[in-house]
Amino acid sequence: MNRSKKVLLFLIFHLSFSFFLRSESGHQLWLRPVDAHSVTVELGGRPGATQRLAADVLSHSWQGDSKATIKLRLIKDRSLKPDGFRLHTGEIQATSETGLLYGAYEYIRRQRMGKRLDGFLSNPAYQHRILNHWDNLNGTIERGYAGHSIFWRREAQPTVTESDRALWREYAAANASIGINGTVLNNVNASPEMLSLAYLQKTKAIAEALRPFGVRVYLSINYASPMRLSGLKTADPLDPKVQAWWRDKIAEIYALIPDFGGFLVKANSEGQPGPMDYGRTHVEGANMLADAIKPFNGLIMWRAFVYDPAGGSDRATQAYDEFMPFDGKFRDNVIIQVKNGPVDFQPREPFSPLFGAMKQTSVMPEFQITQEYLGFSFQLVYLAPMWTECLQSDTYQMGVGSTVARCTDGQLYPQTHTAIAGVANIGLDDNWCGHPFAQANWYAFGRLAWDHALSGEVIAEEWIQQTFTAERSFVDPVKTMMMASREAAVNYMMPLGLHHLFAWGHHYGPEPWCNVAGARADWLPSYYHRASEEGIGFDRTVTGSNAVKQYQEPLRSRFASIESCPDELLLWFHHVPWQHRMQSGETLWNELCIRYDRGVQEVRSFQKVWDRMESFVDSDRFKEVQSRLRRQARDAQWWKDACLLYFQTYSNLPIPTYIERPVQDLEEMKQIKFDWTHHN
Ligand code: BDP
Repeated sequence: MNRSKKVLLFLIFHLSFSFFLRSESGHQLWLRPVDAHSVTVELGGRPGATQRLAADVLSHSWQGDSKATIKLRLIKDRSLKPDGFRLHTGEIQATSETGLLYGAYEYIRRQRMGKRLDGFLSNPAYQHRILNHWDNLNGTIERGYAGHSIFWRREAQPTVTESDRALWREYAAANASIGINGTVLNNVNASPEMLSLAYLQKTKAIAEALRPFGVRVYLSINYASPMRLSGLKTADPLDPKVQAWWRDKIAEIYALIPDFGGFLVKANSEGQPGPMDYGRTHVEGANMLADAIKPFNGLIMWRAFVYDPAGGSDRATQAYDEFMPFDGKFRDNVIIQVKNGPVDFQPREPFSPLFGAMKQTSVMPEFQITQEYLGFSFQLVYLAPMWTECLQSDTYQMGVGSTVARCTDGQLYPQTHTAIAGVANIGLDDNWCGHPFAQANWYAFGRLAWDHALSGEVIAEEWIQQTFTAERSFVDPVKTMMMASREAAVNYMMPLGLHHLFAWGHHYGPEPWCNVAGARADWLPSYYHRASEEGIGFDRTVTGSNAVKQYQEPLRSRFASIESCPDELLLWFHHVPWQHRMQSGETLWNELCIRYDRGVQEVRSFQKVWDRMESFVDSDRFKEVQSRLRRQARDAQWWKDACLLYFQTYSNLPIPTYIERPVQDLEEMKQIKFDWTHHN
């Protein structure tokens, strides 16, 4: 057969193949049905609802020999933590029913991936693996890009329908399949109404739907609730009436929801009320709640996302300065929830210096799954590489190897509770997350919360196979694209340690020039980039804000010296002259141009990769991703042009002629007003 005939046959085969692919909305996530073989499941002990779910998982998706038998066994075994499990061919062992459920999902996953089963033992890295929904009671979602809330909607009184319950069960199953065992149902900027009886009753219904899947509910609270809900004169944590109010409220919650998880608290942060309104500290505020919830074994997750309301010192240093003096003073059921970086979920930040430094306090990492600062649900940005970068960062706090992961998971410090949180990207959109590839970020968060030693690549491989197909000619290029996507976003948005160049109001497009009269300085890009005719970047060394001193040696010195600071964080820690020679041998200005250009080129290459994948994907999902990639390419170009042309007004240097030219004018870009409201 000659070559052209071969090509023709290949094309016919592939076109007809894709023609028969049923269109898919993406609603079934990575749990799409497969052609299952028959299997007999033997239940163990006196089986409850959770074990029956485990049996369903196995019989709906069994990939092993037909007519096989698999036993679920509840055992006592010191090497298994409460949620852990051990797999053998034909047997799953665990100490709890939830362990059996997790084991069932893993069994199927390993069958599909062709991985070893025998003797495979798995325990979760963190005890509490929690999604944080920033859902408002009127149904909108703060920084949500996938439709309205799956829990709340605008209505006079909260109601629950059968289709709500069905959706919540699907949501819970997806979480259980990746080991997520907790969820905070409402925004950290919390409405006091959340704790009213009507909303607590709806919370009870949600808890009932999630319970068989091992997912507990938690709530964000407004610190001023005793005043706003019941008319108390104060919310001072040392006031006995306030204490009694919280004790009663907590008893009321546990009467409705006996396994309620606890509270998430954003206090004295960005205008939210808190103990400092009454001259009290974070410790006094958190411990009061901790004491009230202790009899029920509840947790208080107290956020360290605070920065001085009056401005003042470098924002990147403020959480550390405020919380370090409290180390060792919190009750053992308080966990301090710390964002991965010291500022705010930027495309790249160094890890927060609080990790590892607070040695006598439980500290939990908070990641943002929703892509507030990484392209919303318009852009394909796979976040596992960003999270593993943080988790695997060495803090050096207990010598070499004191990674953020080991400082927070109980390996290095004796925390009573270990936990990790991810701000959810889930909404009512048919495919839950907006972008088909944004589902991978939900998936990756769960998998890393279970096992932070997994690589982003292994997780992507699993996700692609389950979500699309196991064909190598699809999996390999798509995986490579996913793995490159976060660095691409860093490059076209904020390379070399730049941060916070986002437009005012939304955090999608570039506005490095942004200036809003009367705005606090640390909400404006110029506070962070400090571009001048001399150079660009934030001096956080001893000649500047000295944020470097919050890191343990040898990191402190590594970050402090312009020679040893990694390129990726250079402008985070240094104000650097435009003509400075980078490690590549290029000047800073040229390197900046190269990085922005590289980011754009990368997105263009993702488009080519995806267009070659048409025959492997149903046309709905194919077109959806294709169209979103087009937008991503346009917007990457917008970022590059806006930032380079704007910074050029300071550097006064030409954009090297070997990179692509800008295609938009600076003045025109300054007029762009991005309408994001209908995405909220
Ligand atoms: C910021 C978000 C804001 C959140 C805040 C937080 O823009 O909407 O309320 O984080 O985490 O990044 O509390």
